[in-house]
Amino acid sequence: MQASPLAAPRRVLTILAALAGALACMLPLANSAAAHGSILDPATRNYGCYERWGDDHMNPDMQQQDPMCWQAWQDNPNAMWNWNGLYKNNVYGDHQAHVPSGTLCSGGNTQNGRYSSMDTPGEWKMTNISDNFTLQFYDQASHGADYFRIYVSKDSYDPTTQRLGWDDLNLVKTTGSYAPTQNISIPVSTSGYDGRHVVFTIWKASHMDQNYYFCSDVNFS
Ligand SMILES: [Cu+2]
Repeated sequence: MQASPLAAPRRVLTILAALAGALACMLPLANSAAAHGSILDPATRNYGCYERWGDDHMNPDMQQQDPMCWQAWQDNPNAMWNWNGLYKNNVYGDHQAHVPSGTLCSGGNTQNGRYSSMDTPGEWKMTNISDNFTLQFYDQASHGADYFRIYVSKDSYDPTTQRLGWDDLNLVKTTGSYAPTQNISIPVSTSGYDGRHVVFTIWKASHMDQNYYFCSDVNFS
């Protein structure tokens, strides 16, 4: 049997299409590997979703087992693949002006709203912590820090029904600067908190006016 003259080019096209598909799948991972940072423990909302479902994100069980992650994957899977890209540039130190109340967990709907699902109130999975806990921060790009500001939400705030606002927060720690490195551990002391709260963290990176906003759901126990 004689191959038609078109068979070879067609086979090449098929292979190219398959390669393009494979590259498209790898792209989100490549992006996150090249990028910035987040708090791994207590896990931020999107890092927690990535950690629990990143290698299983098509599993329909997610809707029942982890509904807040499910709504986030529906809204924009890139919020999880880019778990370390939740930042806003050029806020000139005025976080409250650039990240309005109700949008704290999405960095003021930064990146054209890529992370807006992080602001949705609900039963986000919590990390159990005690009064004294250690924030484990990871920065792949080693930007360093001018400071971290760490807040805990007030008792009057209910994360399952309300979007987080600046008035809902108690400032519990402000750090000094950190030299560029990938892993930073920050000890935090609190007292009087019980049950579900949000730990909200601002990381002011040192390499430019780049500001990261992290919501971590915690259970003081
Ligand atoms: Cu960066």
